[in-house]
Amino acid sequence: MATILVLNGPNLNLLGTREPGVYGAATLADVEALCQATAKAHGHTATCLQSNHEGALIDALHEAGRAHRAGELIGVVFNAGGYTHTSVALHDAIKGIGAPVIEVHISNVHAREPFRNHSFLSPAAAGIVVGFGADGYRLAIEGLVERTRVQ
Ligand code: CA2
Repeated sequence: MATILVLNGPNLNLLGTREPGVYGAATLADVEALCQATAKAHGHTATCLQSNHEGALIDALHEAGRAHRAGELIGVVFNAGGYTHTSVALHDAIKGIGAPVIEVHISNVHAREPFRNHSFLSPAAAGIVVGFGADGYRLAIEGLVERTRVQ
């Protein structure tokens, strides 16, 4: 058994409260329950964390890197919210930790405003899941597990 870190960035604590047409009706608690059930179905556990602060997200990625090196963690499922489109620091953190990071977006960021079309994280990510709603988190965990199995 190993851990999967499910990391959510700024404003994702507001899921299910507004903009259901864009982000769906699921709350962050619903998303985290889905991740825990998916990880458990594969014999793993999901550790879920949300922060509105860039530095806290970087600290969590660094800790994930340590756990990955110790063989305790298979990877990270990461929705960086708005920092996706702004953060060189998160790009550098993902590159630096050595653990696979799957970038997730609930909405199809490529079909939205031009400022959401670019991700600083994608070049550093091991995989990307975009536009499948909250179910994207399940798909990302499945992908991470499969990727670990075939390696
Ligand atoms: O589609 C995604 O998952 C996003 O990462 C969500 C971010 C957005 O900035 C990205 O461009 C795409 C927004 C986080 C959630 O924001 C909410 C705001 C109000 C109500 C509900 C959610």
